[in-house]
Amino acid sequence: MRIELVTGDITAEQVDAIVNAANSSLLGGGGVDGAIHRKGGPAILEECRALRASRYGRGLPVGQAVATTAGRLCARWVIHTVGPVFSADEDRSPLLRGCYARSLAVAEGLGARTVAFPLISSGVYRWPKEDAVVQALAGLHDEPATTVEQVRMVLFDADTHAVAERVLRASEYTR
Ligand code: AR6
Repeated sequence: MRIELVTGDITAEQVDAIVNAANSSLLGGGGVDGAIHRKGGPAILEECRALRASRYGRGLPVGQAVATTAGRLCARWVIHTVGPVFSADEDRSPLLRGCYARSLAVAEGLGARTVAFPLISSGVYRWPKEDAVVQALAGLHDEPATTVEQVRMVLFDADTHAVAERVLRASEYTR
């Protein structure tokens, strides 16, 4: 599995699956979530509502992942995952790593070969960007996916891309 870092808007990605940094309600929000629903159209929200009416009556738990259609996006699926809100008092990093591992497992179950991830929890949920990248890489390597050939980490701006590049180079993981 190759990990590539790219800069830009995740909704422009042409991949099998796009991961959404959602919240437990699955009913939309700001940031990546808002952009995905805006560009993907109402079919995504419709499936999210159906999930809330069935398997996830209480919402999608933090650290878990579930797939829906990608609507009008250039992808087959959106995989919704819920990152933890950053806390200075409590180590929630296993939950953040779980988002990557579980999303990859869902992608694997779908037979996806290319998957685009945002830097989960690093926006509204305030996770420090550098550590968010550390947790992303660790989480991705926790899941030995076989069908997924390429993971594209989509960083929203050049500064975040530079941070991610530095972390990736310093890490034990090769590209
Ligand atoms: N493409 C790629 N990255 C983006 C995009 C985009 N279109 N837009 C923002 N980012 P966030 P979170 C970056 O806030 O922290 C929502 O309201 C952003 O700069 O989207 O997990 C949900 O409904 C940041 O680095 O997700 C939840 O309530 C990263 O993506 C809550 O926010 C994640 O930022 C989730 O917060």
